[in-house]
Amino acid sequence: MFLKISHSKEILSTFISSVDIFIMLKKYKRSFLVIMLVFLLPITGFSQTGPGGVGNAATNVLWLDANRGITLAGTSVTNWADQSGNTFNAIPPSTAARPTIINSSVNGYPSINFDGTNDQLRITDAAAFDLTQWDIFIVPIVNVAKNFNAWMVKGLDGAENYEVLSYADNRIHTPVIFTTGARTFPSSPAGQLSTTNFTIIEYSYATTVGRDIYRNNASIYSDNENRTPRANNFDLAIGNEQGTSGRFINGGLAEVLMYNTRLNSAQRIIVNNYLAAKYNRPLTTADVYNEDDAANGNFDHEVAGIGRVDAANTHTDAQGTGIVRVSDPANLDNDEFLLWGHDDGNLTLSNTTDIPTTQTLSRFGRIWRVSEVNVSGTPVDVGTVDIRVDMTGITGFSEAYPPQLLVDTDNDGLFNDETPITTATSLGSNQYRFNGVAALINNARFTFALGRKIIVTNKRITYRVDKN
Ligand SMILES: [Ca+2]
Ligand SMILES: [Ca+2]
Ligand SMILES: [Ca+2]
Ligand SMILES: [Ca+2]
Repeated sequence: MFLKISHSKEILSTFISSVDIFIMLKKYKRSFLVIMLVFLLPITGFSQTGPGGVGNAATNVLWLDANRGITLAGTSVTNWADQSGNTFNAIPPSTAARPTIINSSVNGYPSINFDGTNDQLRITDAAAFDLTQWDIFIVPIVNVAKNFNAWMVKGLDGAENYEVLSYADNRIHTPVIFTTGARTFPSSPAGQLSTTNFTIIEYSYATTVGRDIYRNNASIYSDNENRTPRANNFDLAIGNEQGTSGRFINGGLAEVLMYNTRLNSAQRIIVNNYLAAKYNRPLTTADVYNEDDAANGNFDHEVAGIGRVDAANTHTDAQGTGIVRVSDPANLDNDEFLLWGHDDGNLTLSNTTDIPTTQTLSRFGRIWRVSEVNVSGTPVDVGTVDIRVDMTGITGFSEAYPPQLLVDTDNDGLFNDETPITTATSLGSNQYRFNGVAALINNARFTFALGRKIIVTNKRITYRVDKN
């Protein structure tokens, strides 16, 4: 795995704590990269390629996405590969334990189904899972609302470090064992899971603020535990709890995220909106992205975003899994967010019809759309932003033709009536940046294009020529 180091203007994000640096040093001590990191940390940011554009391999320690990294034998899952960059793959401990993929089970995305009898996955114990603070997201559905669906457990029953479990009455239950030997859990487990819809469950813990549990981004439990969780040497189990019987989950998982820190409130809103768009879940709290609504065209995919709750809770640079990176908002005030997602259109420069034809050769089939709002959904202005696009591997891309940014400024769904933004700066390695873009406003669509080649034949005459 390789940590991407970017040339962001951002000072190191507050997201990267001294704990994270320590973990990275521990992990990569044999690599010369550590030396580079130590020198670069004070002057660079990290590209935020984690879920929703929040975090990266240093903080997002585990990312299981049923849409990526699945190895199958028939429809049986033999490996669920970690997408965090840390290769903490989840593997069934026996042939009988293999869960089943169900394609198109949630908003066109697959999920992994566990039979409630013997299906489970294990991730080999690693120091990275001995957490003292965390932010865990799971996207489960229940087939049978039984007691003890053990979604994720680090360790043995009664000796678990931390766990996310459906307890009696199908309610989410989150015991933790601390270094004191004390084991605490919510006295009244909250938040039943649904048998008809996938649910977004977020569970965070830090000694300073205790436990917080959210269902579809609505708070369902909070306490103020301030003790240090205890490490153990057992595997991380997905779908069972080791050391006891009857805890195999009878249900499905679409996605599992684990951060080794508690996300700030801007970041957790962004991650919840990323999951909500992907899995078609309405958020009653802080729905800062509504381009995923059917009425707005279902721009459900690879949602990422930047935003600010207050000075201590900001996120100003995001990419996620897509090719678009947005950073450096010039006027990001409290309670302002800018999120974007796409329509899953063709990621080739194939559209030659809906373009400003005198200046543009072709554009992506894919279209992105932005929400620029506060937590009430009211439009705001985060100021100009820098927009980067990664053209690596794009069919039809050639360095000979200048990349353009097309924004549907009149919001009529067409780009052929627009003036291309042609100010791209090459950053090398097929990366281009449009600095200080003002054209993105709430509900605007955008895409990228190739401009016509410009050949200067003498000091006064410029011809535009077609690609040949
Ligand atoms: Ca939404
Ligand atoms: Ca949708
Ligand atoms: Ca503003
Ligand atoms: Ca237009």
